Amino acid sequence: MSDFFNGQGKIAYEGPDSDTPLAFRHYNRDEIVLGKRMEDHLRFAIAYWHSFAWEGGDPFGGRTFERPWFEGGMEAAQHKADVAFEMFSLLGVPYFCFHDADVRPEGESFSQSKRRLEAITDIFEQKIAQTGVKLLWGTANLFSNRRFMAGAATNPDPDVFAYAAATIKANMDVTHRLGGENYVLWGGREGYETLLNTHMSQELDQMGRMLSMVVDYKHKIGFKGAILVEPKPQEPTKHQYDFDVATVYGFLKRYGLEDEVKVNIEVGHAILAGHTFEHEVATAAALGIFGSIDMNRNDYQSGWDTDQFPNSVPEVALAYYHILKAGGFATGGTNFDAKLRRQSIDPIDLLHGHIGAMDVCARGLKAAAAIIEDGTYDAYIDDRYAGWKTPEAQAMLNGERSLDEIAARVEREGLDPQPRSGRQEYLENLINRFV
Ligand code: XLS
Ligand code: NI
Ligand code: NI
Repeated sequence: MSDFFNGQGKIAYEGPDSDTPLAFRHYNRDEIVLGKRMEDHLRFAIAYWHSFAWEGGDPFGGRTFERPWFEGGMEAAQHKADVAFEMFSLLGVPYFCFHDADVRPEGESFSQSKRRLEAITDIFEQKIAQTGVKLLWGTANLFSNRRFMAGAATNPDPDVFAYAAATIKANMDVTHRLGGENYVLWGGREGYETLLNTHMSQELDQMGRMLSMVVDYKHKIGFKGAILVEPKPQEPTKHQYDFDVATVYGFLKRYGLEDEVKVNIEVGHAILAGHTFEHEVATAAALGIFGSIDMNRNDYQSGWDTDQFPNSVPEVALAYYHILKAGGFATGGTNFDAKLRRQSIDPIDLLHGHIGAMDVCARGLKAAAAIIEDGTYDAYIDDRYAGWKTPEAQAMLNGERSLDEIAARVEREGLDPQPRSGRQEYLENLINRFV
């Protein structure tokens, strides 16, 4: 045990009436919701980068956090790992996620960086065995170092493409070694600052090739996890190619990868794309590519990807409703891709942030489950589309009717469909009974 959290013991579930600040009021991991333990539904993960690597800077000022591992090489990285696993255990989260750059200092050469990543992986292996905390996903940081400023897979320089490929391979190898359940690709700089210097079709082909190689390599090494692409429309680049779920689906289709790759959907990215989070989840479910979620929230005034901890139960509930209707998580989970505000400088703030987020998600999950158990809402949707169950409607949908055959029937039967209310206000009131 390090002394980072000042002797704090494991965070306990105390129920909704508890006034202990560091306790769960709603997240009760063994409680059964729709026949499954809450922990197995939500599959919480902590993001190494925000909680342990981020220094509290903003465009107008640098580091505000003081963490003993910010200076120093591999020894500091080991200390960081000790504190990270201590926090995972205090909070009782089953998973964590990391990028190579979060866990090891950059080396002077590619080989040195890789050896350092492998050395940290040895440490992670032991910690996973000791604590039972598992790896939800691993990923490569292909956006912080200046070599990637013009993109990784989409860089005009083929040597950067090669460097990115080698970096991805190294990260897939350690993810596989650690039993990771997914491998994520977020294209932070796969896009452009200005179209004036950008050959778009060339860049898209490069990105398609990289993803195809990732899929091939996954099969080659026998990695059983899912390959996930994380959409985001902009930030850091002005325009990113993986704009949103629908755009990623079109990209996967074009390169023949739609059965091999799924999406990791982040709340803040959905908002930046002009969608709601539940829209993105429902789109992925409808297209058969739903994988995992990055849970956080944006500040609705600033228009930035502020990565705050979630705190709106109704928003979270609608997303979990769609996740439950899609069959829940398979390999995916709820990763808190969320960071403290830069004034929240104390270790205890990390605990407050995660405890609140876990409680919000637990309430959201319970509300979603209650909507499903009650059944009124699902029955409404079924009824709204009930007309499609008739044989004639099925024939139209299955391709057994042509445009002219349908046209002939409309005249023959003198069809005159009457509009029906969409009942939005009724549905809003209905949902509000549960959230
Ligand atoms: C940044 C992304 C990033 C990915 C992992 O906006 O959310 O944190 O989740 O590279
Ligand atoms: Ni993000
Ligand atoms: Ni993310």
